[in-house]
Amino acid sequence: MSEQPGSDPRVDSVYDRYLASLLEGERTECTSVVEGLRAGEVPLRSLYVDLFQRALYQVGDLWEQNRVSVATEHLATAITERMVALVEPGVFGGEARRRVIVVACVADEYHQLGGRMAADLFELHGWRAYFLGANTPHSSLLDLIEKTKPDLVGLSLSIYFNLPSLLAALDAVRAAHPDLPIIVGGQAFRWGGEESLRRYEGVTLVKTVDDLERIATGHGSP
Ligand code: B12
Repeated sequence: MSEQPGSDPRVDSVYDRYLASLLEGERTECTSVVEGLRAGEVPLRSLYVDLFQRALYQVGDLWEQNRVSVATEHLATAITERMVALVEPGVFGGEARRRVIVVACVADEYHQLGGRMAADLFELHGWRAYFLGANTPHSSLLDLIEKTKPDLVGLSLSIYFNLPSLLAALDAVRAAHPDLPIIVGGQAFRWGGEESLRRYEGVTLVKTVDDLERIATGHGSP
């Protein structure tokens, strides 16, 4: 059994079976693993991070090494989107949502699962989260900010070469809303780029899910 530090042991115990099913495109088997974990009340954060994210990172590594095809990677992503949709109803509570966040993937950024999960984690902690999905034009982002008047904006970046697009989005939001706090996340920053955020006031790079949850629960800046 493969394990990763700090992950839920109940997820670890089924991880290899889940990954193998994902790579085989066996959606029914993946569903049964996820439903079993939900029945055991494994927290949503663990499903997102210890299962879905971990498996997709591994699929990405296998794809990069030419050990799985693009088709296999696409299938694994499509199944993961379904698994997120399966557990997502648990995210949306009935109580009044006081704080609002708008989360978007910047223009030309097609990786949308990470941003969706980040939005869901805010929702889980009592926020109203509007997730705009992949490849959001700056004008649409500004329109939604105008309409929903968020307390916080989150921008997702997976691909390092899309950094100019993120900076353009930051410029656009800053020009229209000089004081609106902005968080930035996504694995693009594994490859650098953090220094280019320093020129923006009120922009915070969120590097871990723990940091994200500290912000969502009001225990960390911004
Ligand atoms: C699925 C996938 C795709 C799909 C995406 C479809 C979709 N519906 O999302 C498609 C096929 C479109 C795709 C395309 C490409 N991809 Co791709 N893809 C992946 C893969 C396998 C999984 C991505 C994923 O969902 N991960 C799981 C999520 C949950 O993790 P996450 O994004 O990191 O999100 C977490 C945190 O980062 C954070 N977070 C994310 N966003 C935000 C936002 C905020 C505000 C906050 C606070 C936190 C936060 O919270 C999340 C939960 O913990 C990755 C492998 C990998 N390592 O992830 C490669 C990967 C990201 N892709 C890669 C590449 C190279 C590409 C392409 C350039 C390939 C090509 N030659 O065309 C294109 C670029 C397309 C584009 N312009 O965006 C590389 C990037 C390498 C790099 N140096 O930048 C990777 C790492 C694969 C690899 N190992 O080489 N890809």
